[in-house]
Amino acid sequence: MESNKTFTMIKPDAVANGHIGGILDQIIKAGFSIKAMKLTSLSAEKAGEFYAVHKERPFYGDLVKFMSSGPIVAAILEKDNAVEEFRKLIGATDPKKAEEGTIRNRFAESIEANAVHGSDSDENAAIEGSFFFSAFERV
Ligand code: YYY
Ligand code: MG
Repeated sequence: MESNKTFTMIKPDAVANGHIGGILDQIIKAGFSIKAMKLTSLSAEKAGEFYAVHKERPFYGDLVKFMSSGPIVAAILEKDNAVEEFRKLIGATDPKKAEEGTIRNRFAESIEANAVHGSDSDENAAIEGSFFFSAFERV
């Protein structure tokens, strides 16, 4: 399993609020390189599939609605120890608890509209990257 890749989405809130540039700037300045990227959107069905592990959680229905509410940016990122380094860069799920200067601290609106996704393991990074990108869409 590769340990130098992670997968991210810039979520609908951050795209709508004009933060694509600011977030990508912070990601690149933190030493990640972009291996694949696209502006796209998720149907409710696709959002439900992406977040299927949370199906039994009380926030699942609202999360699916939110994630299919507007455009997102999906990307595969590369850096040594990418999953852990990226989770540090984005901060806690709840932006109120995210450390000063993290992406969620700077750009998120709420625990649901929290600006970015970051994979939680090497295995999920590979699964999530393949959910959005074919081999021809990666460098
Ligand atoms: O990995 P991360 O995004 O930090 O959090 P998860 O626990 O995997 O939850 C996925 C997603 O669900 C989170 O980014 C926002 C949303 N969510 C929510 O709306 N309310 C919660 N109490 C927990 C999570
Ligand atoms: Mg998660």
